[in-house]
Amino acid sequence: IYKWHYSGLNRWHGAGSTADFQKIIQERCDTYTQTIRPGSRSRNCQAIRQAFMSAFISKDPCKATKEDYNSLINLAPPTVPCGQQVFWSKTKELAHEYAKRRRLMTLEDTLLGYLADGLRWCGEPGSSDLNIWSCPDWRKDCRTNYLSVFWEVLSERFAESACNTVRVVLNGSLENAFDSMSTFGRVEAPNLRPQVELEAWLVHDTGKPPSDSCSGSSIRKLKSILDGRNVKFRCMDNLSRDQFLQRS
Ligand code: C8R
Repeated sequence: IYKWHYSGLNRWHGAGSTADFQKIIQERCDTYTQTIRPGSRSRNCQAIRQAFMSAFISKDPCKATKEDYNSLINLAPPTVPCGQQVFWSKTKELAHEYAKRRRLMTLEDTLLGYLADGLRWCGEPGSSDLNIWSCPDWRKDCRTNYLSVFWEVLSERFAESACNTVRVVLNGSLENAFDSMSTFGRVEAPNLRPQVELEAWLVHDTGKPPSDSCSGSSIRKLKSILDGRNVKFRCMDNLSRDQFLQRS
């Protein structure tokens, strides 16, 4: 039992791959290209599904590299029209609602972000299947797992492509609305190009006082990261969720 546990498909500490991963990817891709953004240049969903699978199938699930995802990302780069980007950290649902109302775009509004949202995947050396029993956990097993590296490289490309004014929705109900260890803090903010302007919105739960503000230490940290890159910064705080959605 010991040996099976540590050498078998169940050895990782994270949940396994999403059942029917390939089927979901194919269906979401068809929906996105035909219904959600039919105007976007025609994309070959079968090729995209295959490139996604080849990125990780039969590979050591703890040895993911950014390069593994190159062919996939080249088929569908996560770029959006100038000035329409919305970043977020610990505000996923709110940021999506905001983007929808203003016709702005989060990473999940790009094809690859849409395909992967909420899914899990990992493979196993010597097998052409996904491991549906377990996948590496970021903390307990390895950081270089395929799920983490995917969001990292996709977020990096998304941030690099930003231009004009872009926004980030931060959670003002947390003591540190800006977390330098989050994907936004580690990957996106440090990859914005010079001359881009970032507008930060600190939004707290309606009916509670905010826990962080634009003058707090976490936002000063964000400002210093951006100063180093010549990225312009504006910050708006003390907005409840309702106020933010109505008047921002
Ligand atoms: N981004 C990162 N992670 C994403 C994601 C996304 O668009 N979409 C999903 N589903 N995930 P968090 P953060 C998953 O701590 O770390 C981009 C990943 O499994 O609230 O600052 C996006 O452009 C990931 O581990 O936020 C956004 O601007 C968690 O959700 C930031 O990065 C991230 O949860 C958000 O990343």
